Amino acid sequence: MSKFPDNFYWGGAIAANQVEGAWNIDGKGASVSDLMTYKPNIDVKNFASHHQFTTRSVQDAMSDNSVEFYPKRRGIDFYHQYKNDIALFAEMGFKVLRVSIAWTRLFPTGEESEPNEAGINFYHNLFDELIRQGIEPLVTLHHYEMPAALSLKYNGWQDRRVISLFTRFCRTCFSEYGNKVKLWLTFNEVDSIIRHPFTTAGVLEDNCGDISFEQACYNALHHQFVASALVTRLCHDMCKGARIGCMLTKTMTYPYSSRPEDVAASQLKNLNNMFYSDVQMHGRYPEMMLRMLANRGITLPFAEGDVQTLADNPADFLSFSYYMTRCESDDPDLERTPGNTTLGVKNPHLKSSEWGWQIDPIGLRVSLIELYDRYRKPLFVVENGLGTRDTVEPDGSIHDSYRIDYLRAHLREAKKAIDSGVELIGYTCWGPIDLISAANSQITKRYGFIHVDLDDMGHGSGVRRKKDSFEWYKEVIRTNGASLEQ
Ligand code: BGP
Repeated sequence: MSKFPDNFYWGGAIAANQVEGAWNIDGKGASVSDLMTYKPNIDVKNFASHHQFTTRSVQDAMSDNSVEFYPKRRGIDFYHQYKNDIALFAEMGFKVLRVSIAWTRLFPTGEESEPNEAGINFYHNLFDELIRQGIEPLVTLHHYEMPAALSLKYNGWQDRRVISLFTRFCRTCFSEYGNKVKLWLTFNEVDSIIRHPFTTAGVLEDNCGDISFEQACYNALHHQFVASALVTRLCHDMCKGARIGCMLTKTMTYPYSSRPEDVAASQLKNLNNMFYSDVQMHGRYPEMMLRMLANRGITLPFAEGDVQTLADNPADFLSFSYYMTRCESDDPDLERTPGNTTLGVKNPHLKSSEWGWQIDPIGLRVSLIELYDRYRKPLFVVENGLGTRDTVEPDGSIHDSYRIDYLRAHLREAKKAIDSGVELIGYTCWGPIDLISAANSQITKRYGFIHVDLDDMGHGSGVRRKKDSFEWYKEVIRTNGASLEQ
């Protein structure tokens, strides 16, 4: 196996709402993620039912200032400790760190006419520190962090007016940070709107007026697609030399068997998954999807100019998260297993993580080849990793060979995809430092090379410790992937 391409972006990915903490200081407003409670015993096979927010529950959570059961309000205190954490990333040799800008740090309710200066300064300091340490920022503009106030007032992205509020926020980001940040992403996992509409788009079922919840979700999705295209144009106009991508949850689905019924079932799942990147990469909705939605009675809220806006502003590259694969079948009695808020038929050939996510390194190669063949633009793996418990030995060491095995196997497959001709420009594993999980708000589901001494209730010193995987990843980066052969 030869090396990875020169200038390959090696690094890690975090999101503001899962690390920063400091949820209501220095002028920050409440985001949708700040309202998410600790859910260790979530029934992963019925994820949606645990994330049903109502107008009342949002109001209640917004008037509750406690932190105990809202782990994302405390994160890992990255807001105050970012310099130390970045120094550790630099020690590993990171070329890039994926972060997000919390909309609510700049515009606490989303509607202020001027941005919050303390928030502006925080991200200047963060980007300056990254650049000082030789790490390039890759910035997501929307990662489950919309102002909760916009959910109550507009039912989030259901309302078209949110497009201009978001583009104003992005305009501020580009004008403030455009000379420091050259890699941007618009919406994290835009497809997740259908799985958890509140955290992705602020949509509340009891706030939809006279339209159905499903229709409201598709309205919100269309508005995010249009916003993504407008922001792509804005970025090209305002940040010279920058590239801006879109982001997909890659949920590759295999037929459970070679029975044609299973092949047909998995085909629909895959088409549905890539519909989201199709719109953003091709600049138009797939005709078949438009007809399928129309057959279900869904009307997309196209306004004058939307078709042209989408067509004129496709993403520069496709980024995606990849954690696992699943199967599909027409047999309703087959055992199903969860994975990143989706549910699929269990694959008898794969092992699962403690959280039921099926581990499939080869699926990453298959995904990369499929996506590159479809879009023919650069790809960037911006999330991948194993969330699992770690044991701290009495001497403070953490032997996480399972994490090394997972990452090594995936990176070897990524390299095979590159050898097959795929243009993969970077790899940022998810959670290089332990952080609060998106779905359950647990920290004990750990992804990091760096352990954070906190438990699910926020007890602990917060001290950072290097796991065995720390030195391993450092060597992978130092050798530009050559050490993966060992
Ligand atoms: C992705 C999200 C991330 C991240 C990851 C792992 O869907 O973009 O924010 O958290 O999944 O999921 P979890 O934290 O639930 O383990």
